[in-house]
Amino acid sequence: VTTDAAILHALRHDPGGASGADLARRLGISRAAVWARIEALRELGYDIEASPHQGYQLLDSPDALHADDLIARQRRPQIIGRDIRVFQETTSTNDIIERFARDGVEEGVVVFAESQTQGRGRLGRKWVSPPGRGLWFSVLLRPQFPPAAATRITILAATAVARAVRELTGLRVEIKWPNDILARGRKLVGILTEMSAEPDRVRHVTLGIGVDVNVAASELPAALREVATSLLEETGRRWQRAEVAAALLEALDDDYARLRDGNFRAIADEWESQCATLGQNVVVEMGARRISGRAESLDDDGALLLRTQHGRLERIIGGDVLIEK
Ligand code: BT5
Repeated sequence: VTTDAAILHALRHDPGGASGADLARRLGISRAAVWARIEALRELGYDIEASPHQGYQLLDSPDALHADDLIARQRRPQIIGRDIRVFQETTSTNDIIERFARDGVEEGVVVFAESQTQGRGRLGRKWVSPPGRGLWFSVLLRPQFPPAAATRITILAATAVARAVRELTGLRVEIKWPNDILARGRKLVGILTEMSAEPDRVRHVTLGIGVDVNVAASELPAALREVATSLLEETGRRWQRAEVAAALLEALDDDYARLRDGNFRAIADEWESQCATLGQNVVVEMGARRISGRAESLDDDGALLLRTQHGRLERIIGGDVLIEK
């Protein structure tokens, strides 16, 4: 934890103010050093007031992502969020995580970018990432299971993100198989899980998540305005992205702990209760193949079980779902 993260943590913890002497003692640095860091934080846009009686008080934080701030907002991450990096611009945060993975970086590291020049969805589709308006981030995971179970990570991510958004904003969100979170039927979050594996072992998973936070409809290409939405559009107000990020990371870390404890079923049950696709007659398109049937449930690997007209159960692990009227 850096000095800046420790200062922000202390200021948030004591909204009534913390004296320079107190901060200096807690951090093991001089009062002059505390003052210098406070000045540096002010330059980053943190509104910190200094008064002789109350000491330093954090009045407002900028809506920019800073690794130190994100770390300071975490409770006690077990894995996801114990290391956080912020880039101003990148091709895709998934690319950076891929590089980290090859360099042997430990699982749990999270990369955010203020802007992505080549944000991507599945199957070569584009992910539009208006700079500074959303949370465009990826997580490196090294789960101990066979490649066939990798869909669990997408399920876990959708469950955690849906719960965090619901609890923070009160919005009613729904999960759409396999990787969308919708509000009023429009896409609010997209999830892209990419994997590197040997035949019987996952090497690593790159979990990429895009959340439209303060994206105004006018900032989206016309073709997306009818199908996409954002927290701003749904709630009518701007959100501090760091606050949303902290809630998402905490939920992801909690659910990754559930998965590691062998409790995927609890996650799958929660997913099923939030899913708009289950119980519906759907058509799943997988490349040239189309399968129709009734979406019944998730199996223990995170695959969707579809009951076809002929009564057979099909296991689906990808594809796009259209809901039949
Ligand atoms: C996804 O793909 O939904 C996965 C999106 C993952 C994005 C994150 S951002 C951080 C990380 N880095 C990346 O490069 N990607 C991940 P898919 O199910 O294929 O949906 C893609 C479709 O969503 C597009 O074809 C558009 O119709 C729509 N779309 C694109 N940008 C959007 C946005 N900002 N909000 C809502 N919908 C969008």
